[in-house]
Amino acid sequence: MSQYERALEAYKVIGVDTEQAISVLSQLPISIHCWQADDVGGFESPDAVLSGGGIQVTGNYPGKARSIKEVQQDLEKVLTLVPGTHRLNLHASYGDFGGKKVERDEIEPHHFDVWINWAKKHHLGIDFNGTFFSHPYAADGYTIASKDPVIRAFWIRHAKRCREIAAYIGKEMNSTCILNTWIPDGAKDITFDKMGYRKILKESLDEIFEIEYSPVYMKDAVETKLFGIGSESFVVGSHEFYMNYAIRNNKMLCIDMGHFHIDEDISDKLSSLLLFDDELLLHISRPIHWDSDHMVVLNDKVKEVARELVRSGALHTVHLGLDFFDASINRIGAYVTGIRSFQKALLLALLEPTARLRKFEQDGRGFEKIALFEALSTLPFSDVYDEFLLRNKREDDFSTIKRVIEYEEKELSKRGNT
Ligand SMILES: [Mn+2]
Repeated sequence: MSQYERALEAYKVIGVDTEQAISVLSQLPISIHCWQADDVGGFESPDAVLSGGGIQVTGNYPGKARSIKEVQQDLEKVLTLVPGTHRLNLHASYGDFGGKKVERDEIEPHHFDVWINWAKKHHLGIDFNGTFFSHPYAADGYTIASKDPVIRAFWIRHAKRCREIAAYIGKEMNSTCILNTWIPDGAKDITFDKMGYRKILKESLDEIFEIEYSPVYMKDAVETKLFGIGSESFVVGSHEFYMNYAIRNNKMLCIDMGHFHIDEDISDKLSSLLLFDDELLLHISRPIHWDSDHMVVLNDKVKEVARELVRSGALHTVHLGLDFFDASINRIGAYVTGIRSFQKALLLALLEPTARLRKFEQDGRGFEKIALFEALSTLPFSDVYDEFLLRNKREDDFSTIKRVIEYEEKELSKRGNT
């Protein structure tokens, strides 16, 4: 009997089907963000202003991707090192603008053909994001919630272009493109007209969403946030704002694990939201203090989110995307470990005897419930994980570390520190 066969039997005793768990996980797409490869730089023209607020990436580890081709090459490497079939999560600033300056309110669907062709070749779906930061018009901290009518109109045009592009991508890819809208709008210090800014945001969103696109091609999501660097005191698009906006306007809410108070239990929000929203977008990340964007590891928060996804039966109504960007470590390694860690969390969740635990709970058998849950921690999870890797023709974690370093030595080291 192999180690896996022994694990299969051990889980079967408590009513868990490891074959089913492996099969579900193998088919669960994760939307892999393009922006870990180049520190959210994007590929607008060389003279584009890549400052201007809204986002901050720290670290200068060598090997950052310098072109679309390099991002694609890096992602191809990542795809060889992670199990499963996934999606690409693209930002508007990553279009192929042919070295020309194309303003954000003038971007067009064809600027993304290079990604569409690449994604088709690699059997990836594509999701999309407007880029409302790193731009002179984002420098004062407000975009579509700006009181300056010129700035506000500019970003509304950008948002509308992004919706058109997302619909085009969805049609081309024959797979619904989720367009996530996150804006950095907010203030560093005490704000005296919160209502005013939020009213502008509401009106801007209404205008942006005027055109109806087929949900077969694209769906809109709006991402909430609690605070950020430069918006410590006030974020216009808060959780409450978007939760209400989304439900009233039939939009998808995007919950980013890094966009809440550090002690908040993100997993606890899912069942409440899912009773009222058909779908959700979830950004998997690892917040530390004031920064929301560290590489995902298998910590309690990620485990809890994965468990709740499984327990709520929400694995297929919640769209899973990654959102982290760490420039202080090997970027390919960050992708690979981040994805694998989240998959481990999902596998742990899929190996939970949920029906049995629920029955104990319902019957008032509190001790048995917690004791069974505790007993899970010594079951041979690693054998099931290894089998999951094997079935997906992927190496174990230790070998993967070697592959990442080989790629660093062979490819990334040639790129220098830029
Ligand atoms: Mn996010």
